[in-house]
Amino acid sequence: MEAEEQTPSCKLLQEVLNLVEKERLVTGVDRSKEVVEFKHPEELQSLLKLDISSEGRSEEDMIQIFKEVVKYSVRTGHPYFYNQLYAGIDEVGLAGSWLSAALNTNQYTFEVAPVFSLVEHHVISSLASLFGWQDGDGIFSPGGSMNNMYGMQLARFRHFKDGKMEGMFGKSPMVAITSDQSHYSIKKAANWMGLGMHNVLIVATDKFGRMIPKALRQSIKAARENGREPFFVNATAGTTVLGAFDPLNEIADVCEKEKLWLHVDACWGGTAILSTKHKHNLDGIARADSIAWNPHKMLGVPLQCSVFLVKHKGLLHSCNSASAIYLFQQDKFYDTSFDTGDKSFQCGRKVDAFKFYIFLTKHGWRQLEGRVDDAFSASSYLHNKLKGREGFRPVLEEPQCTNVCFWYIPPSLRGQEETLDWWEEVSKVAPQLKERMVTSGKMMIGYQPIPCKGHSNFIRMVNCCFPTPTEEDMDHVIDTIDQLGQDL
Ligand code: ABU
Repeated sequence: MEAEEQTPSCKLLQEVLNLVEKERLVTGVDRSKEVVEFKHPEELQSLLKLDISSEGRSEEDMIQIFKEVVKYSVRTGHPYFYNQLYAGIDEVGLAGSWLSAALNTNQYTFEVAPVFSLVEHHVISSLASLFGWQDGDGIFSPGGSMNNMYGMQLARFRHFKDGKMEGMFGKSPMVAITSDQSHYSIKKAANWMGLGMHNVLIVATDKFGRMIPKALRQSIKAARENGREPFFVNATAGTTVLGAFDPLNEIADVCEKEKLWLHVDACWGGTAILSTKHKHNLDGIARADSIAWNPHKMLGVPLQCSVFLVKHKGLLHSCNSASAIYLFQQDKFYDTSFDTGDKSFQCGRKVDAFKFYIFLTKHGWRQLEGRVDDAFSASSYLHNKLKGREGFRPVLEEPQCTNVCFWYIPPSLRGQEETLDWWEEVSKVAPQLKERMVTSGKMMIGYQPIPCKGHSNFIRMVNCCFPTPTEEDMDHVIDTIDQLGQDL
């Protein structure tokens, strides 16, 4: 009788799973644990012993390394991690991510990614209709910056088709337009595309951080009078700091009249589309030519999960294709329209749509809507609590997205005349609070100034869908800041 073949074990993978479960990295992070055990770079370097030996290491050593990685990493799934525009994930998204990672393939052709090609196609069609389009196309890419550049690239291609083959020589300067609160990737895209950062025109925003349509019209007019050619307008749905939603319908009116491409950077605020209560913030998004959305941000799909959508079918391919005949042979034995790789700027491309598909399939739209509403409610609760608490001053009258921005005024600075020197002192508070939060491991929250609005350093708190932020968590944020800042 033949001996039954034994399934080889995946010991290290099992150990990783054990660690994820034991340390509750994904679900149910213990609030009493530290968010981070912070070490300065040199100290951490000596603790980690990052040498690579010629003999390799034993499984036991590897398990020890895994434990150290967890020990000194930031627990982004901790309920008190509010530092970035992403936070925790759940088991479902991670399962999808691990399965596609284990199948280790590339998203470029149907022949090596048959299931994942169909899944990406299906998810993109579903998202196009979610944002109100009859039809559309799109691609998953390694992040919102890349997707904002996809928008700019397609806009340029539509405006000036010859540029693809002939370049930009002898052409009058083409300008992209965006707001003073938009993401810095718009400038980076202008650099990468050879436009030059000076050819990004910056439009003023109102006190909430929303682009002013009148200023947009003036900017277009002035550019044309100066011999420059506007071709692309970036509107933001959920700015990184203030969480502002630009008035998309009014901006779309301008773009239609002026025949300009409208791209909406909805990387952060696009998640509001899932909520009946909050999607009004995105009114007009269906009029965009292209949209960037990061489900890895507020929604909690594992990093990276970032989608670019374009209303005009076929444009991604005609703009980006270079027709590599060793990879995208047109005489293949199957329908090569399912080979999506030539639409992309990348060659090798990670499978990112699958984990999102698994996440959507398991949770369903309705459950996700509840999670989005919970994140918005927590922010609203926090904002209202701050307003009534001594020493806390909100930057905005009302939050628009889940960003809650505020100054903490320590007791030593309260009740004084608010001169420029006083604000200078206030601007030192947030960085000191941040240091105390991180070195104590109690909490992580971001801070920044907005120089163009005259705002000195303030705290930017953001809520995401995983783990669900509670009212107790929001009270904890206020109390912790107040404790840490008493003697500043
Ligand atoms: N792409 C913006 C992410 C950085 C932030 O957390 O603000």
